[in-house]
Amino acid sequence: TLTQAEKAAVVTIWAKVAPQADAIGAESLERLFSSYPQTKTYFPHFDLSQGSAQLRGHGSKVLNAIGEAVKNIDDIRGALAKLSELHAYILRVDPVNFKLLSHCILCSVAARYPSEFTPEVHAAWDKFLSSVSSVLTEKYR
Ligand code: ZNH
Repeated sequence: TLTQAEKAAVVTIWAKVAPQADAIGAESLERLFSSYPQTKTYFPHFDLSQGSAQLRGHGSKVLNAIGEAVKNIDDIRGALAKLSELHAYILRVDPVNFKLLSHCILCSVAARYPSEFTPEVHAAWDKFLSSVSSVLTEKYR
């Protein structure tokens, strides 16, 4: 679990990210699909070319879900319960992919806010994204 200081760091950086959530979401997916092309197999029905409407739409959904987790940082499990069922029972995304996406989100945030992205913020955000991923994969098996 996150310490009070880590929670505060996540909330602070999210305030910066929120107005640009759509763009950061799309960039995170572009990074995911170009660095880890195997992840594209989950989206055979999408146009994944750079800047496509589907890529932007999905990036926005993913980052908005992260925003919900930030708003409910003391109850991430409750906030993402429905999404957890979706990923476990319907989408069946291999849990390894959550680490890859988390990494890409981290890179996108770091690239945009280099001076805010101190080692402390990096560590807090990394831990937070791990918690989100744990919640989204805990209903598997
Ligand atoms: Zn996911 C979907 C979030 C990860 C794949 N997602 C989704 C959605 C959301 C999300 C919000 C929408 C839902 C509805 O519509 O209702 N994800 C998310 C998050 C995360 C994720 C937050 C982390 C962090 N995913 C993921 C991964 C993958 C995925 C890793 C793979 C690779 N998702 C997916 C899919 C889908 C989703 C496939 C469906 C899409 C469509 O639309 O079809």
